[in-house]
Amino acid sequence: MVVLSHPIVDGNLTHIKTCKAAANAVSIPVVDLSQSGAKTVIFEACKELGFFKVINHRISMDFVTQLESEAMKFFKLPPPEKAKSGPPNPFGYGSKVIGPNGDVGWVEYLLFSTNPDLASRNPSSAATGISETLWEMANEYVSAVREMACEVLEMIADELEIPTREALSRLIRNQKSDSCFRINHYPARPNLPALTGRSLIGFGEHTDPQIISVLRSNDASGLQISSGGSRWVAVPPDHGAFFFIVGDSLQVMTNGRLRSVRHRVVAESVRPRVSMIYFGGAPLTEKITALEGVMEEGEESLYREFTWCEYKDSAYKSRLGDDRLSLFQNS
Ligand code: GA4
Repeated sequence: MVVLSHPIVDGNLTHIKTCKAAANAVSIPVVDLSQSGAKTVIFEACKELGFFKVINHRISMDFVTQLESEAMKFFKLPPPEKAKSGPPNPFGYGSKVIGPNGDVGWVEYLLFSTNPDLASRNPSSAATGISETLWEMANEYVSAVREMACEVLEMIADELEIPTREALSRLIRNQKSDSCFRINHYPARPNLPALTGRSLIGFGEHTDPQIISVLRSNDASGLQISSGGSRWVAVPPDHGAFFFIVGDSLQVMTNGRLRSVRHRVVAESVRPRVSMIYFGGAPLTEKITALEGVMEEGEESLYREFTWCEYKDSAYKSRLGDDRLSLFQNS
């Protein structure tokens, strides 16, 4: 995909890219989880865009706001304190550097594994600025969001008309599910002449490798999704809603029926943006392949068979914006 971006050179912004400020406006599908027609809207949105917004989800917004302020307490600590929880190899605190292969953005973050087998690679709260309260609240939040994601995945299974309703949800409910949780803080955009008419890249364009991601942010703008080609659509923020993002694994498991969506975050706001994303992934040994009952008779698999572990290893060797699935496509 062509990105209209070039690096700007200015002290601590060196190497962070910018892009054209304007983005098209397209309406984002809205799913009311309390309505019986939710399934149909979800399925259509996953086919068309790989993205939708969920309202009436029953998750307490007071709790979410509290978690957000607890996270902000961490981000307000002096840099050397925050650095004690880093570097994110692959989990922990990171500032500007994203992943191991040279990607950077106008962002700082905390990244945790929710897989108990990998928990030892999370920063330990004793030695770091991450409070016990933040840990506990993050765990509670992940459990609630995971349950909502399972509900949505079961609706997707219904619409796919596959024999097992839990074929997708069991993967992220599984004790060994390789899921992770990220809290991103995009500081307010600096006021620099070099940025006039342009946006600073907060988190560069990419697709999520997992099955499904659930994002919630404060009311600061910045999230954009690709609507094909180099067209970007700005997603208006909504602090009371959750945004669902179809990941590469779900695209493969539905043999391309549902599509993973490229998205990015630009720092365009004078207000800091805080987002929390739960990435629901399969257990490491799970085969990522078309689900039983998905394929029509005679339909060929678009992808060769691979495990989540293989895909994840390959993802961590890639650059953020790479088309990671192309390496697994059948010719
Ligand atoms: C994108 C989705 C998730 O944020 C993430 C990211 C991960 C990271 O930040 O370490 C990756 C990126 C993400 C895909 C390619 C690799 C790995 C950065 C990167 C360059 C946590 C994930 O699982 O994959």
